[in-house]
Amino acid sequence: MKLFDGGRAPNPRRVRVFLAEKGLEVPLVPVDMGALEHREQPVSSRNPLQRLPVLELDDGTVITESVAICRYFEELHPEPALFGHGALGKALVEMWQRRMELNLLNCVSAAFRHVHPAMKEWEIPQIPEWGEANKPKAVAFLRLLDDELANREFVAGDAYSIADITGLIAIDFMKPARIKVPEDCVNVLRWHQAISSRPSAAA
Ligand SMILES: N[C@@H](CCC(=O)N[C@@H](CS)C(=O)NCC(=O)O)C(=O)O
Repeated sequence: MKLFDGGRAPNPRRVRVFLAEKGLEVPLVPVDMGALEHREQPVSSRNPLQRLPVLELDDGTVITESVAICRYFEELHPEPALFGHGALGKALVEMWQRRMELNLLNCVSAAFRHVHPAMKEWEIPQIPEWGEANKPKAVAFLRLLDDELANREFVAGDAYSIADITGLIAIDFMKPARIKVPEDCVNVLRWHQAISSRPSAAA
């Protein structure tokens, strides 16, 4: 098994943090995304979308999409459960994971990719107005999240889950995307500080 990894890019990091939380080590194949190596044969032959991360199993089967890769490891190593326990717990994690991805990570990603000059070759067409339009969407979602986190420790309940991992990755990606967490979002700031201090956050 090998994991084609993209270094500082958010989605590859999402899987590395997940693996660290599980205490799993998977051999990494570093891909230099700055040099556009993800468009070269080793990645594009495995993932025609030319996106990372990509997991290749020993029999050659390829799994792409960060959450699908994480799901695979969750099924193989159920504890600690990062996709929730029981019907309700799993549904709530799924709900929040999707909310964090669709309403936060995707907005932050659009803000970075459509505005940053270095992304011109990546995001075609690059539409800076669309990037700018996504910044207030991300902030509006953070305000909603702040209200939710007033009543619980983690995004999907009392236990850390993949929804927190997606949130960590999204908030850390806000710095290069030039979006700030509003100072009055004290619950978001408290939660982000707590999950950042977990050893897995260094992955
Ligand atoms: N939905 C995919 C997104 C993967 C993705 O967009 N990865 C980025 C790095 S964070 C990438 O490979 N970008 C290359 C490009 O846009 O050319 C996932 O969850 O894994």
